[in-house]
Amino acid sequence: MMKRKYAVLALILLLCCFEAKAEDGSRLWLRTEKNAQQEQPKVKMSGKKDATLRLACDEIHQYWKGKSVVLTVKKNGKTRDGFDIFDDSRAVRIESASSLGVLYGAYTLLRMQAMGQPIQGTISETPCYDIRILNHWDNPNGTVERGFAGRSIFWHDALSAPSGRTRRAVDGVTSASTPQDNAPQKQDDHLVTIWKAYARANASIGINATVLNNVNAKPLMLGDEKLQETKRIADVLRPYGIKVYLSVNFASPKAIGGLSTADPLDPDVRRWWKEKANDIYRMIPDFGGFLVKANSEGEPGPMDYGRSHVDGANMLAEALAPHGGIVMWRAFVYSAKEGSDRAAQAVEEFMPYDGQFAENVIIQIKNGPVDFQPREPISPLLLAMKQTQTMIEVQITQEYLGESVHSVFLAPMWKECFDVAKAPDGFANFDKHIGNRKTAFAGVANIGDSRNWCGSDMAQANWYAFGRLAWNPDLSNEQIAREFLSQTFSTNPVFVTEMTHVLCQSRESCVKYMMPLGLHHIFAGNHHYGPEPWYAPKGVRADWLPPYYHKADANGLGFDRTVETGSGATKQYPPSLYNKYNDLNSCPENLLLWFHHVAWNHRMHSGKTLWDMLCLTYEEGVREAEAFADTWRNMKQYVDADRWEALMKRYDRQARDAWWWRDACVLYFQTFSKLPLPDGFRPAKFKLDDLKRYRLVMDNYTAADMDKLP
Ligand code: BDP
Repeated sequence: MMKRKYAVLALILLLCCFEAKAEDGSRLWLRTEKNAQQEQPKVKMSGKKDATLRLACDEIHQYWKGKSVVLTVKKNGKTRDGFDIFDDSRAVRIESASSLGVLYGAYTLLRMQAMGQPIQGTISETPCYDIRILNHWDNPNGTVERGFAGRSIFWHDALSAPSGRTRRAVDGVTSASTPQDNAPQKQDDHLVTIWKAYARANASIGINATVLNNVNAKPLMLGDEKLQETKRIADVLRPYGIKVYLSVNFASPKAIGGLSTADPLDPDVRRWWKEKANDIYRMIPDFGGFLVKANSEGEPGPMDYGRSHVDGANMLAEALAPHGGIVMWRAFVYSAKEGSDRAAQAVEEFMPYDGQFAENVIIQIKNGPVDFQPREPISPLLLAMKQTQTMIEVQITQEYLGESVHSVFLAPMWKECFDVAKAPDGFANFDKHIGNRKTAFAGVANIGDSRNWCGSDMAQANWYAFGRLAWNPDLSNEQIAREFLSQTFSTNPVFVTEMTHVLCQSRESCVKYMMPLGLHHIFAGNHHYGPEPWYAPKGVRADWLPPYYHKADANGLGFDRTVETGSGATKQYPPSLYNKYNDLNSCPENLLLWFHHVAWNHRMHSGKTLWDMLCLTYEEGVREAEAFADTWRNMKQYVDADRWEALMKRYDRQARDAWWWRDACVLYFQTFSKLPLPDGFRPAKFKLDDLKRYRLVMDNYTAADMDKLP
């Protein structure tokens, strides 16, 4: 008897090992095994059986391991793609006014199953934002700007080849699955499989829109060839409720339309955009609209013709309006030459136009006033615009938070922004409808063609968190982390508890070892991975260099943005925040050096001087990064070998590079403060001169490099 028991146990173990080996991260958080044919549950559909409802039915058939399910689309169901789920003892019922709502309900049911949660009472949900949209910074040649997970899943050099093996992939006009010969079919099938898996992952967390190309947009994106490809992608994504958008280059009428100008008030230019919009909607009737980066970082825009953001945005809006399309006009605009405080420029540039944008324009604003730094205060523009629909753009890809090497869970950062937006006298309308306008939330994707989509298995958590927060920004960090970890790795309570703690702490630790106390933009010159607070070559504009931001000198550290002695950017905030930020004593210490130039011997709330506190915060960040690595080392028993090992390498590297950050910043700032290192600060591992000379990592350090590390 005993023997048999052991044999069974051994077999289970063996199967587990086999299963563990097979894990490569490609299934993301959707790892439930398929039902065998004979075990599929009964599913009844009622309502119009469109492709989306059939998909919901399919998902339940294949993955639900419980009693019968009834999927109902009904007039008086939840609107805005919300749903109700309840168990009436005969069946589990999912109801909504739309088939997409039912699909979201189906994924919710499957998530509950994966997490071992029972259905209690009625689960009733409606998404917060109307448009929950990924921004891919993918270029038509297949590269991904600030991408750390391989190449684009949408665009490939090969696809643009005028002839040959992959040509059909471009020509797939009517149907993505009507191949003409074998080799191209393979290519086609492969792409369609990837796009389907991508769409499914997105739908499972409520994402319903995607911008397929980089905001630094190439004009050729609006050429016939790329539009045909866009159509193919849209056709695959449609049943999953995902609308496609494109980033457009403002100079397109000139670059590909044969016109002599792109002036938004020129009648030919206006006609060109209208015709272009008509063409697009003929091919893709539910096309979402345009995302525009204009007059920013060298991109063309209306100002090239002496016109304004309103002229530019409203012209595109007019072209899209008859089709229900939307313009997402980015506010990431700062002076083309060195100008006023960069953190103040978006407000200066956009506030004069508040209320003048067309109904179908949304102003897309980064969460902070500068550029996706590990910690920024909220962008004052988000609180200032009163008559314009705004939306927040966050960065899921970790351009400034350790790329896909450091495991940094970003939900706490995004929630911090939502929370501050609730300032009683601030007027944040990114989550309120102005008239009939739509609300939206955008995230710059961290997705590429690497096997696990995101370069690092843990970086998947940020894709997941983006979708969940766009659906419900009130979810807690812990809840999202727990959901992600238990579906993606293991439901073991020890694992989930320990790693939830790691995830939820990780962003704060990253801030501590990179840029504590409000420091920002002290990254290396030609990549944004490592530190280079000293980087200041001649001839480069000052506001692209770290010393512009940290302003270290013999007296102290930090950017004075106060009204009295500094740039006055604090004045852009509503009074409650202005009063808090402008005063050295009430300014939150985690933003102190963002708003103030602070003396080295300034007493912090802890009683320590700024200098000691700075050093010790860096130290704390490193210790926390080391603790994360130790925790992950202990998680080996809960996670399959491959993913455990890949992440172990990353956690070790993160801890090592946290030391690099600590040493580089503290030793460099010490050349100004001339103060001794405080007790509790472990001796430096690196010498400042070596750090300056070798820069420790290869430039453009990527996930691919990571995998080559010993
Ligand atoms: C910066 C990136 C740059 C982007 C730019 C943007 O470094 O690659 O093009 O933002 O958002 O963070 O337009």
